[in-house]
Amino acid sequence: MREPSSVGTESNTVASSSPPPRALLERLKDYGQEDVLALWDEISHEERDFLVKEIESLDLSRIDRIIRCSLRSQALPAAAIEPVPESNVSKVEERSQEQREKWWKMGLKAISDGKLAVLLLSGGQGTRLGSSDPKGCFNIGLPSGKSLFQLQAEKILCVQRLAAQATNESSASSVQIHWYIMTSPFTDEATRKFFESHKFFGLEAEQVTFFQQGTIPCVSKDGRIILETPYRVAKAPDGNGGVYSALKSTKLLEDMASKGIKYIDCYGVDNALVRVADPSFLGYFIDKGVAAAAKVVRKAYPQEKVGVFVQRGKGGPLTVVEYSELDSSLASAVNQATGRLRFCWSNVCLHMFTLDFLNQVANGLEKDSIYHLAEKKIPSIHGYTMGLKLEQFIFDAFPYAPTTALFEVLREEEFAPVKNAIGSNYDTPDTAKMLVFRLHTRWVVAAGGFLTHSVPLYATGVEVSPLCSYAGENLEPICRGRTFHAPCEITF
Ligand code: UD2
Repeated sequence: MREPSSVGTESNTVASSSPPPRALLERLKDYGQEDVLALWDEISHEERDFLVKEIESLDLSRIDRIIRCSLRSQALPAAAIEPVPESNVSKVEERSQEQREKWWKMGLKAISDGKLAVLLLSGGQGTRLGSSDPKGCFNIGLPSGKSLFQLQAEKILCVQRLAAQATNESSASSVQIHWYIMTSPFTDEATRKFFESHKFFGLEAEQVTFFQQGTIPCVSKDGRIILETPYRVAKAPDGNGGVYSALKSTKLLEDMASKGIKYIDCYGVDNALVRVADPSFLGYFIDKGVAAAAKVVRKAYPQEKVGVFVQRGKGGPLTVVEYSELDSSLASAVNQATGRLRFCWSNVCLHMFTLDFLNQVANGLEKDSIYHLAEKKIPSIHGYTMGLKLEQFIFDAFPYAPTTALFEVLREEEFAPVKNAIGSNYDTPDTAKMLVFRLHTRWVVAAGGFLTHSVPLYATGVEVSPLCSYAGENLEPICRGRTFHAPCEITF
């Protein structure tokens, strides 16, 4: 819908005192949302037309159901939750070298057979990062200056090459991993332009598909829709769990089926060490034969801002309790036998699903309209209003999976969150950059290289291009006997 022209033009003169359309007012009253027309007499004809179209575009009965169910569910005591049985978790220390190699090869084979797609969750508004650009555009300050999107694109290119080599394909171009990127109205245009201006970072444009998730109105604590301006409803993306209805409405699940895709590697954009299209994770997933899996890391401390995997009651399904909803006493509870946190397996937004499971969820979840409520400052006609954003979480689907499995990975190898603006105490571009330097320094030394600096603290260091090495492999020919001076990027 086109925004009304800017204030001050003749079309913005205050309209006559004609009342709002009766039918519209009645519908709003049915849901207690008549306040949306509170400023009707103060807005122009053009703004009134915009507001009427805006209200007509809302599925008021669905929104009302979501608001009522979500507000009510917040009041319920957290269902009895139990720690994940250790048998559900594949732990790093239990993995033999033979098993690692087996899963790595199985994953590369499935990738070269075109069975894997990558699904990037990139619709979030990077408010905590203090950037108005989509998070994936963010440059965390590595010597290469690469954005998160570029680092992730180059990991896909690297895996394509490894898969082609492992299966003696004629050329690397014979293996193509399709990359589905979920944006939101807040990130879509800037994301598409960023990829086009960077020529898709060396990927083929046709192997990247952008699609938008839905939005949902922001509401006051008593469930009333908030106006952002006198003629526009305040809205926010419907959470990364909006991916299921977005895949359904854009018919991309059919698109995946038509491409022969069976497995979908789904991850959050704001992780500088994310192993996109990880052959090891894929091989494990196929070997276990489950419908849904997640990578997990051991929780660092009780208040860490990560969800934790739990079992819903003894023998119940696995799901995640988000950090914003986990009772602090449960977060701090210690398992006396192991001395570790009772709820220690952290969600790091690294998931794997079968296409069949995505179809099952996309055609079923809507019935359960439980959304999570996040109390936020909402831009409104009163400046800012403390209101509620309604979000679905991607991991809300796990309880629907007939079988799930958790795959432990080391946080220092695969988890470098980029959440908060520089200067915050944790999960900033600087902390992520330091984690990248520490890991890549270990890779270079293990490959026989030398460094003329100690491991940095936010300063600078040596970066290994994803085009060169995916997980530290194949670096000997480049590094052995060579000395590297920070800051530098090691590439072909
Ligand atoms: C997410 C996880 C949390 C933990 C943490 C680790 C969820 C719901 N929570 O917390 O358990 O793993 O990351 O860093 O996954 N996004 C969208 N659309 C939206 C909202 C978010 O695509 O409407 C994307 C966002 O771009 C990012 C990912 O989802 O890639 C997670 O972002 P978040 O801000 O929703 O979740 P966060 O960081 O609080």
